[in-house]
Amino acid sequence: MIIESAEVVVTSPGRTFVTLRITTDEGLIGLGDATLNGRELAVASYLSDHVAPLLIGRDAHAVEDTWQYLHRGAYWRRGPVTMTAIAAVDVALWDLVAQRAGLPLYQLLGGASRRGLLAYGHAGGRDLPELSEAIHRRLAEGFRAIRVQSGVPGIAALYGVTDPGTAYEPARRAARPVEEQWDSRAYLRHLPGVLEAVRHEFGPELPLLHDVHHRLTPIEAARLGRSLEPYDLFWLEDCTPAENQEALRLVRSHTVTPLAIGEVFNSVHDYRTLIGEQLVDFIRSSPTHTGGITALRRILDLAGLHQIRSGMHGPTDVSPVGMAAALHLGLAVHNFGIQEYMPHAAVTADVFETSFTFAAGLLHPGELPGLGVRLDLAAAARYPYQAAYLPVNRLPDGTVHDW
Ligand code: EZ4
Ligand code: CO
Repeated sequence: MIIESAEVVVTSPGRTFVTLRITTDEGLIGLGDATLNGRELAVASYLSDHVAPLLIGRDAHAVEDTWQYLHRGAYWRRGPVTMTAIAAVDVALWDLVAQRAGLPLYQLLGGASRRGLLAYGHAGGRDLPELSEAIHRRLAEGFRAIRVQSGVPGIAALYGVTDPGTAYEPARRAARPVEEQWDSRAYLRHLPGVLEAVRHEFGPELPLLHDVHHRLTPIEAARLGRSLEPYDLFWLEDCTPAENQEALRLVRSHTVTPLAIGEVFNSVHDYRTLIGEQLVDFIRSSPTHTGGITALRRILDLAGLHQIRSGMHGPTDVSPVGMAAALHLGLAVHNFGIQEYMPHAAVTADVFETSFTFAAGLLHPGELPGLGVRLDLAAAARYPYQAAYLPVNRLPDGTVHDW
């Protein structure tokens, strides 16, 4: 099965997606997600200028060798652009190998370890009534686990809180990033009361998650984790900017609230201390931003030695192709934890035809050979690239802060 062509498709049906489309001599088409939110064209160029020409003539079955060839062979390793590009190749090759075998991809990864993947949905509200309404809406859609984000008095524009009824989408189509605000003291004062009210209204069973989005210092995060213990969170996500893995020792030593980290990580090396010292409970990486299925499976195997489970990133900026890859891997690995699921805008289905399902709170990748996703090139061309940026975040005095 020889690779004949590799092309990069940039399309914006509702939001921008970058897809690698590999064609073999037998006419099979494999897809890989290369979407890096707000920096999409950097990955598109990495692939079309530097990687696609190297793929022509290679054996599509050589998934491991191709991964090493692109990772070690480039000399310049790691980083989100590189690892997203390698991920797209890796996932497209797995798609091809599974199609050639006539099997859904999860069967090549060890087969199904469960009936389906518990998914969590997002609920955000500017105040408690709005938040409660948003949670009720997600429950009515079938979600059995909910990420809770809340407005904070005194902060006008805040991560995770959108106008009621509008879909959650942090990237904005504008020439420059919009600016949001942050105040750690106001947040730390307000949030425990929100979780208390939600737990009280929705009862003890419902798994509740919360994303701090990298904003706190270790001692602030330790305090927050401890103050949320009575509300039994499923996880507290990205409580610090965790490039400093050792910082999590301090958080961990003060709280038993489970910790999730890593949606911005791109390599197993970002996790070595966190996993080795058991400083977190869930791995947030998706195949798309971590070098693909080949690389994430290794991270999860290492995590499994320490009873750390998956919690793969599944925002709208992981494309339908990237979501399918996450679902096949999540169905197969033993240490699956939970899957984030934010359905794409309806218009995305004009371009990407998917076969994964969501029923009774569980996702399933479906039974089509390969990933089970098709890309309609003619439809993709009808949605030309539109620039969008993630927000930038500032403290009350104007200092740029982690977003
Ligand atoms: O900010 O996907 O847990 N989910 C998140 C997301 C990320 C976006 C960044 O592209 O934190 O909303
Ligand atoms: Co997050």
